[in-house]
Amino acid sequence: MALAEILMLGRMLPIVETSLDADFTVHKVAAADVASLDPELCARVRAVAGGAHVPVNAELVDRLPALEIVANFGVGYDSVDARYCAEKGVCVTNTPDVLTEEVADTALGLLLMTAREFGAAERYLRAGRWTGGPYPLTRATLRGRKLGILGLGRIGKAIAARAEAFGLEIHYHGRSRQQGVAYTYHDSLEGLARACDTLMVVAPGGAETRGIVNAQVLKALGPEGIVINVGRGTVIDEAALITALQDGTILSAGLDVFEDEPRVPQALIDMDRVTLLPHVGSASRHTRDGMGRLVVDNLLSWFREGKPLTPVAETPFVKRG
Ligand code: NAP
Ligand code: 8YV
Repeated sequence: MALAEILMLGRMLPIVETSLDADFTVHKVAAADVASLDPELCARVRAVAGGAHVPVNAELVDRLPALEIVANFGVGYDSVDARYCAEKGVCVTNTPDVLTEEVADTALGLLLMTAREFGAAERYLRAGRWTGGPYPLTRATLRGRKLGILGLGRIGKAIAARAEAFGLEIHYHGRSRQQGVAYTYHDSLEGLARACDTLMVVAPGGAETRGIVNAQVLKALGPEGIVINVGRGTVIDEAALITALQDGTILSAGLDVFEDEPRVPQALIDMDRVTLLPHVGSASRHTRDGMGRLVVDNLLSWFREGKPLTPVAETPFVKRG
């Protein structure tokens, strides 16, 4: 007998779909069909499983009166209104830790690609231009760089550990200074940017962080400045970033996330020195499968044991029943 009826928003990995089908009655709903869900089905749904592509907002939560848990595929859950879920006694889970090292690897790869222009150098070779002369020396190097991390959380710390091995001086900004951390803390983002020439953005999305990397912060970073973003596109004011790149306020950027994914501004695409990745921070089979298993395990734990494995900060208290 099925443990519960679940709404699956958008397609999920085969490992998730197969595992959930074994224990639950799963209703797979495409983003376009969420608005026209059958009210009788809505009344029976006790769980939602989904990724970042279909928002779980207050309106959807209100349409699911029996909803107990939202299992988000991803550690970032800015597409889920977790505060509203908390008010309604609905538990929200995410997928921390299982992706930390993969995303930190991506961040360092993106930093190296951007500073040393490896993407442009590879395009140079593939275009047959090497026979006409060597690729120009890069203006930037990692040598002597000061790395400012916005969001020294699980992934931020894994990035810092790698950056230490590369010999970078490390600073950070978050809402508070962290105990037992030897890196230099700055109580303002602008202060962090002023002290550094490389800004690593790995803070969550959402209203609190929207556009906080703005024109002033970019100016403070300076003309040798490099911005890397593996957090959320919304954390950076993308229009201000484009202007800062165009007028030389900063040197370059490496971006895995964007304000309006999967749409990327043409102005960024046109800049050869900027490195652009299609949100692949965690995108290996190994890591995505680990995330998928955690989505399933949270739902199984909820319906079998009455408690979640990895609830988000807004709903740590929610237990089944
Ligand atoms: P985490 O452990 O919760 O760390 C988040 C950090 O951000 C914390 O250190 C927190 O420090 C800081 N922070 C939160 N709100 C802030 C604010 N308003 N201003 C400044 N700093 C703030 O999360 P994580 O596991 O490291 O993941 C971080 C983020 O990475 C996710 O939320 C997601 O958006 C992104 N991500 C992207 C990919 C990708 O594929 N590119 C993959 C995974 C995750 P304080 O509490 O001290 O402020
Ligand atoms: C996921 C991410 O790929 O975990 C996150 O917050 O951004 C990525 O790991 C994404 O959420 C799934 O679409």
